[in-house]
Amino acid sequence: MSEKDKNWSINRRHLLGASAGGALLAAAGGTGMVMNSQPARAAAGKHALDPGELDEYYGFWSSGQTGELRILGVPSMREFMRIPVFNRCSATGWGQTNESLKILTEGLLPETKEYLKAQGKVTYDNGDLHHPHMSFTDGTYDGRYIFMNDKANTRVARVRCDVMKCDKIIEIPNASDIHGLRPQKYPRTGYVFANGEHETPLVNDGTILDSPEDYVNIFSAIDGDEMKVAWQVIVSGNLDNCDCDYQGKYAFSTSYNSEMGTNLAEMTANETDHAVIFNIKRIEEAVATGDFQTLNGVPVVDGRKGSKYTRYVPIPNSPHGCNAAPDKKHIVINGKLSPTVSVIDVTKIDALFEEDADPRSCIVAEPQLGLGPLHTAFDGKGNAFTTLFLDSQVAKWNIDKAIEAYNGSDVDPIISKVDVHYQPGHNSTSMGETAEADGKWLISMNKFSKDRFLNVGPLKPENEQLIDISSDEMKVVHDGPTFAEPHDSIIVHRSKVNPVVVWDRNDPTFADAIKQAEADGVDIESGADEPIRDGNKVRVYMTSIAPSFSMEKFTVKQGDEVTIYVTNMDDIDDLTHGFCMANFGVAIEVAPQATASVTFIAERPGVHWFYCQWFCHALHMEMRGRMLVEPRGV
Ligand code: CUK
Ligand code: CUA
Repeated sequence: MSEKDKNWSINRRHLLGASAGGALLAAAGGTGMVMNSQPARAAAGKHALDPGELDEYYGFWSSGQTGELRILGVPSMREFMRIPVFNRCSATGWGQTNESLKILTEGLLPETKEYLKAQGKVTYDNGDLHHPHMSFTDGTYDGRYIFMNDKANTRVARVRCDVMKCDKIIEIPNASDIHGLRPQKYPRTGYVFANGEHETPLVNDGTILDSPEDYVNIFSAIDGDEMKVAWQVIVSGNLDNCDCDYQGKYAFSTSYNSEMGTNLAEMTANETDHAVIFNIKRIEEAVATGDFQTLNGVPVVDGRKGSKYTRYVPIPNSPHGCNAAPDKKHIVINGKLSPTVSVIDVTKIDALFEEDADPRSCIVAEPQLGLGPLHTAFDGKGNAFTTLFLDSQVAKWNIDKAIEAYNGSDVDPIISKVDVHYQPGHNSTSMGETAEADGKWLISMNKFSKDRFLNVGPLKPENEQLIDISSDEMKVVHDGPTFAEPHDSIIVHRSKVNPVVVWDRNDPTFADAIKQAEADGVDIESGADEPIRDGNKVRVYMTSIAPSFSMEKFTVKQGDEVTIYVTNMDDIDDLTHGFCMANFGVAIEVAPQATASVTFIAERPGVHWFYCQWFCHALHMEMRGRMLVEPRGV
């Protein structure tokens, strides 16, 4: 071992001792054997964790058209888990278990159920999940829920952070194609604000077709506790991204199609589009005093131009991202086709809602940052980080200096820029969308990876780069390939999230199964010896304790509707079982202390093996049993 290597390993040991408490990983100077051969990394914050070391942050990632939520570790960028939401998941049976089908179907509109029925389906099996955001209390994450949008099928979903599973999905009536989504920051969530992106007739039943002048867009406020739409607002122009202030007074949305065009040339015709500001208190008063129409059971307030419920702030040009700064004062609107971002001062908005106010009077800075500004993140030290899609860069700039420059000083607000690879969309900083932004890490979510990884054919992964922002010179320290198509992520300090390790037997997720077992006179935690027959419906109750199911075989008749309930009575951390009925297309996950169920028609006579498909024990292969299906007419 060279003298230098010895020093590395000594530092390494010190570092391990220091980081045992948890919070010092990023602050500690980057050292360690892992980085020894990569001197460029050594100067940066420590991001490469050794086996067994834990990350300081949870990263919650969207997955775009894959439709799931992902959990990564930051700064290691290792993927830990995938949470199926709007997709169909082969591993867990999401979209097949009765428990998940209840969540996937109960929030659909009646006309959607009709449509799906005509397709021979009960729910959608795709989604386009862009924006995952955690619930807030008093301006910071509270670890209860993560909310997310489905642009493909106009839905909003919620994931419980105690079990990291989706528990509610609702379809948003009257709106089309939910895009921007943000939870209320103060006093708590509260509302989840959601933008309908694509303009349609307000009652979209075919009465109005090719007359775009009659189309509108809809802003929704969803009650995040009840997962019900509280109210909606009709706006002028379309809606792209949104955010809200730290005072609980206003929400903000960008509009890239203020023209209400239906093709590219029309949508980009104007040099100036706008941001809409929603006056939450005034809208609540409108709902309380009856100044609304009810559509699909939802109070819909008219907030088009000229209304007292909204203000339209002219913004250059086709603005996209909308980001509230942790200083609780500034909202950054990202110009996209304009090289600028427009900074709104929330303390100037009350005045905006007086008669005849200049709508631009709330703009306090408009720095020119580079080409294609899409989204901005913050470090909690007065600085902002804006992705430049066309320049393939992230620009770091100072908000106060941008305000000085706007007021005529010749100070340059741009502190530094860093090349990213390539074409960044969203970015996110550690705790950066809360009042507790800590300025350690930035993720640049790049749409293209081109030459950064081994070629895997024409379809390539995207590239998420980890950037150390602890000093003015930003350093790219890690490339992270990901499959389609993370738009957005949040980086949550691990102290905010505290999931359970096994399910609580009283969890509402499987309350229906327990109720059915009680009605059948079965103790679900011991299972039944024989199937319970109820006409041509057959219910099979079994438990799983590694390495066996409580039933070694059961017999049904061809054509029976069979429901299998599996209760995992193992209560050890990480002892998940599965239930796969071979050649029936049935496979579900059953985590420790959970019950899961699945229903299918036993249309295939013969001997069919079911097996545990989640490796659980040395005798996992032996964890199987037979379903005997008697042929019809016997
Ligand atoms: S959008 Cu994708 S890069 Cu849907 Cu948040 Cu900006
Ligand atoms: Cu139980 Cu594998």
